Amino acid sequence: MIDSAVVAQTNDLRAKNLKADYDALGEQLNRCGIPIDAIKAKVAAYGVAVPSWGVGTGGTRFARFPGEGEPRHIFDKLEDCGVIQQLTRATPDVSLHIPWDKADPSELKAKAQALGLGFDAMNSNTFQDQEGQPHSYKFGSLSHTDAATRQQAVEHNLECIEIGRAIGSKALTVWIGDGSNFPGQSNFTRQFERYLDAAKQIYAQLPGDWRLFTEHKMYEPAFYSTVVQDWGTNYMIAQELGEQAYCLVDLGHHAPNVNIEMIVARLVQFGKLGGFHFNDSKYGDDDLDTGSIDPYRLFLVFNELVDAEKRQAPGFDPAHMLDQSHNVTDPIESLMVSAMEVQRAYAQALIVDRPALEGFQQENDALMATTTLKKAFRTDVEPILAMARVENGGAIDPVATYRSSGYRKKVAGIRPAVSGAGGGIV
Ligand code: LRH
Ligand code: MN
Ligand code: MN
Repeated sequence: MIDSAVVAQTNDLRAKNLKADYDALGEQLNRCGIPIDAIKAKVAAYGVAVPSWGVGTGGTRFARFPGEGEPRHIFDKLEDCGVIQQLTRATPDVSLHIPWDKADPSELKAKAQALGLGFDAMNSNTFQDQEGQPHSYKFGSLSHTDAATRQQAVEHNLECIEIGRAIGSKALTVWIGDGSNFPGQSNFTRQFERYLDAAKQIYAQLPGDWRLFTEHKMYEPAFYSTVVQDWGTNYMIAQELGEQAYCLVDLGHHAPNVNIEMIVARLVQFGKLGGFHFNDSKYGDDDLDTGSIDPYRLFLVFNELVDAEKRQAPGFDPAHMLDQSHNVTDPIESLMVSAMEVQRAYAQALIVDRPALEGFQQENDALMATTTLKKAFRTDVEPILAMARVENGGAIDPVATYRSSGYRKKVAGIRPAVSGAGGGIV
C-alpha cells in the first residue's frame, strides 16, 4: 500500500483549490435546486469492482509488452487492487477469474481482508484449455457436441461457485467463447439446446443467495456465429434458467452504434439486468479504458440506471465491474481513471433535472429534453468526486499521488521483470 503521508502531502497541495471549486459548484447546483452534499454522499457510497485480470498488462493477440513490476500471482494482483481502492475509494471489491486466480480460498480471503477488499462476481473460464485438462475446448465448452466436454465445463463452473462461496462472493459470471467459424459447422438450435442444458446444471447448484450472470458477446473468438451473441439470446437464457439468472452487459460486446443504453433499459424493465463489465470500445471488444472513447454513452447508460434507481424498479440491483485490458498504460493508473469515469457518469446522471425531462418528454419537446441531458453531462462534477474521495480517506488526484508514491518502482524491485518476447500470435 502507499504511505499515508504521501497521500496527505499530495492532498494538502490541492485541498484549498478543491474547497473553492466544490463551493462554486455547490452554489451553481443550488440555483437548480440540487443539494451538492446529497450528490456527494451518493458518489461516496458508490463502488465498481476491479477485475483481477486488469492489473496485468493484457497485450493483444499480436504482442504483449509487460510493464515493470507486473503482478506475479493473485496475491500481487490483490495488492495492486488495494492501491486502486486506497487512492480512489471507489473500488472496494475485486472480481476473480478462475483458474487464473486459483489459490487457497482462506489465503485469498485473509489477503483481501488485510487490504480492506471484498470479492465481487466469480468468473469462470472455459474459453481456454488448461494444463492437464482431459477434454479440449477447441470446439466449444458448455455447448460442445461431446457430453464429457460439456460435463467438464459444468464442473469447472461448480468449482468456481465453491471457491466463491469460501471467499464471500455472491455471483458467478459465465462467458463462453463457443460458436462456429464456418456456415454449416454447427446446428444453431442443437448447439443452443446443449448450452441451455449445461447451464441448467450449473444453475441447479447455485446457492440460494447467489446470482448467475450470463454475458453475451457478438463475436470473437468464433467469427461466424456465437452461441450467446446478443442480449436477446441472453434474455432467453435468463428466462429459461429462473429468477436467480440475469444478463450481464459488457459495453464492448456489441456492434458499433448499437444503442446499449436502450438494452439496459429493456433489461431493467423486465427485471433481468444482472450487471456490467464497464470498458470502452471503438471497433469491437477493444477493452479500452472506460469512458475513453464515448463518455456520453457511459453517461446515457447511467441515466437509465439512475432512472431505475429513482423509481425503485423491482429487483434492480446490478453488479458494477470493470473489464479492461491495458497495453500502453500502467494498469493501476488506467483502472483508477476508469473507476473515476464510472463515478463521474453516475454523478452526472444524478444531477439530471428529471421532473423537467419528464415534462419535455410528455410535451414532445425533443430539443429541450435532449438539452436537459446535455446540461447535466456538460457539468464538471470533478469537485464532487474529489471531495467524496478525500473525505473517504482517498486522494484528491489519485494518479498524481500514485506517481509521486513510487509504488511501481518499489514493486518492480520485488517482482521479477517479465519478457513479452515471442508473446502473441498473429
Ligand atoms: C470476454 C470477456 C469476459 C471474460 C473476460 C476476460 O471477452 O469480456 O468477461 O471473462 O473478457
Ligand atoms: Mn467481459
Ligand atoms: Mn470482452
